[in-house]
Amino acid sequence: MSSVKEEVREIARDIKRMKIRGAGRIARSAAQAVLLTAQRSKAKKTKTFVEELEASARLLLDTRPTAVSLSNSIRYIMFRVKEAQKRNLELDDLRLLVIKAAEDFIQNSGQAIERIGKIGARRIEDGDLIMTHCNSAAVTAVLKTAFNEGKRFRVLVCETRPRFQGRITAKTLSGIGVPTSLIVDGAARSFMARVDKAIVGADAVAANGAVVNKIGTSTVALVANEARVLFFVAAETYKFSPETMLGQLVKIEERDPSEIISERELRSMSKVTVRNPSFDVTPPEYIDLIITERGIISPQAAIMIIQEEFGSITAEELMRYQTYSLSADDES
Ligand code: RUB
Repeated sequence: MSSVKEEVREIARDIKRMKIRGAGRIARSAAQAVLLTAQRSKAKKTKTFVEELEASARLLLDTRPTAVSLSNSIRYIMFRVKEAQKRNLELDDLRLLVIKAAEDFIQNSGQAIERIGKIGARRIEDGDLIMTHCNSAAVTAVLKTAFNEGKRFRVLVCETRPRFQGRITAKTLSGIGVPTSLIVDGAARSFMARVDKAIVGADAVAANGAVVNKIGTSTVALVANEARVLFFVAAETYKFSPETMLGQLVKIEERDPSEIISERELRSMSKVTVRNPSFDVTPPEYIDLIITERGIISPQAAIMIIQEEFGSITAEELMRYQTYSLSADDES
């Protein structure tokens, strides 16, 4: 794919290797990569320019299949490109349009997290013991905002095997002064009876209100439900999956076995295979509410958000920019 510039490949590699991680950041980096493609393009014709954008989009879409935010960020830009093409926009104007769309997406995304922080903080109370899993910028925003508003609470963070993103959360929260304890994922049930609220982020929210997040999230939700503990999700609306409205399932990324066990050790267990799904699905019945930048909704209202956000996009356009619809041939 010679037309795709090295910077875009680099961003795609960083997303795949999880140097860039967390659904929101992945989406903003993808928008930045498309922006770079537009800026650096030497195309003389609109058609070639759009082909270059499509090539970058394909490269990015193939990196983290579960992050619906990624396909939605690409869609946000490419939908505007397609509409502009219908109006026969000149090449230079089209370039400006792509840059503006990408910048808007990045800015809106940052503002959405800030807003979620403010809205979510209202649900945090003095004295709360809060459990969280993995590392989510949206969750961190809620907890940071509440803390900065003067609320005093404690947080239990599940370490989040196999990549230990919980350690990032623990470091961030303790760094601002929140009393924070790190626990192994398997201890979630042991502590849940003492917990007041659990809050997690999302990689995807399906039309039926199910939430896809880091592996282990659904266990936290299940034990929260058993202990009658409130279970909140903090998610920007660009994590809502329009494909699920058409009956598609969110693909669960399965990562390399070496994240769990070294190749050497695995070789010594000749008959053992390793499974490493990176995400799981929490059914809507276990979710009390979803905090979005547009307000707090019940999981059952997820379909309304999707209809409002994506109602004007045709099914064909939706299917075009899925994170997992591409064959290897498309990449060449
Ligand atoms: C991160 C993860 C986060 C969501 C939301 O998984 O599951 O909870 O992506 O994060 P990974 P944010 O480390 O595999 O990317 O709120 O930052 O978008």
